[in-house]
Amino acid sequence: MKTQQYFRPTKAMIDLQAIHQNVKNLKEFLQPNVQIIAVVKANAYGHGDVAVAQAALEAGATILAVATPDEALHIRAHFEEPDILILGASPISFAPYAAQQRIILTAFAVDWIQQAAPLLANETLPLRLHIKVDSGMGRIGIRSERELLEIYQTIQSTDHVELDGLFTHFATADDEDTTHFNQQVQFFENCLSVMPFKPRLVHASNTAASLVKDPHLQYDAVRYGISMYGLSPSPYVESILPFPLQPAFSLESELVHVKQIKSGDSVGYGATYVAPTDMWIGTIPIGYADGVIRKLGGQEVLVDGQRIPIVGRICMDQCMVALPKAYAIGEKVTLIGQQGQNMISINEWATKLETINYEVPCIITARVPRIYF
Ligand code: PMH
Repeated sequence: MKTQQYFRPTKAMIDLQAIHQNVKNLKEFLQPNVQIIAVVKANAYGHGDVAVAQAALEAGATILAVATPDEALHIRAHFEEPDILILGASPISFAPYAAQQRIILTAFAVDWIQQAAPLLANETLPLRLHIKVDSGMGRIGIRSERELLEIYQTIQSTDHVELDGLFTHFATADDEDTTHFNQQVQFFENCLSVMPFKPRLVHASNTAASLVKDPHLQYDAVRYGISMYGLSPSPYVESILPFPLQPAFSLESELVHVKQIKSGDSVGYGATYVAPTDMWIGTIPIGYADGVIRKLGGQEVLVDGQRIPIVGRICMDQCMVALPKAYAIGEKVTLIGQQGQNMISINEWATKLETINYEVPCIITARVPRIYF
């Protein structure tokens, strides 16, 4: 990978050793013949798709999954060998490119296959398809055994397409309640039982299903996303994890300006923060255009091992913090990660943002370089 020089001190530090270790632990958790599909969509949940894919493959993953054709092509440009599966819907126009680049597509509509077929007539390689079963997620997929058999027969009777897999996705695997999960498993099992033959790769479980809901539900492969990044799918899953996960993402910057302001002076747009006493203010070059959205106002950061709050409104490219004393320009600021005894986790941000941890690294925008170590 090309190392690029960055001049701004704001960066996301990605611990590839943590990702490697998480995938190794996941691999050991599975039966030896079960493959790991490393879910590296959305730029590997904001961690950087190429570097994460490399670490995951080295640690034992064999298949890479993404959401879109462009993500798949980006991965293929860096990795010639491994299977790449697009989990979402792909446009019909992408079918010949997928065949040429050996990218596996998700199939859930007979029309799609019929319309893609003429575009594949000149291809030497077949287009490989995994049929998606909507067993209760309500997103994409066939919803009855009749639809399954129709799409199966369409694939079998169409030149240049090949059935390679069958899969589903669970909607509630991270909940304590098992009712909906069990219904989904039952429906998927019924689908499998009516298939005239079992395709090469049957897969269903994500992190939560695999690690806590039903560790035996492995089929031929398991699709791991959030656990690979060292995060838990939900607090419930976190409380009963079979082994610890190591978070890989931290977010750092440094003080670019430090000043003393007087009691009554204000800070930031709208002059919403008014100093209650004379105090030290530091400016950090990170803002909402980096994904540190304005809702994070008041969130603490770490400076010199201590928690200190962001004050005033977060600007597009900068924000201000209340310092306990004067610090030198260049003093490190940790927005997510560890400093000394203190830690600010992705989960803490997720709580502040009233969302899930998955969303946090994803919203750190491309302007923030991902630095690997
Ligand atoms: N398989 C599919 C089809 C997915 O959509 C996802 C994650 C995974 C596997 C991996 O799940 P995990 O990260 O819990 O292990 N998809 C999403 C999503 O669409 N929104 O949040 C997570």
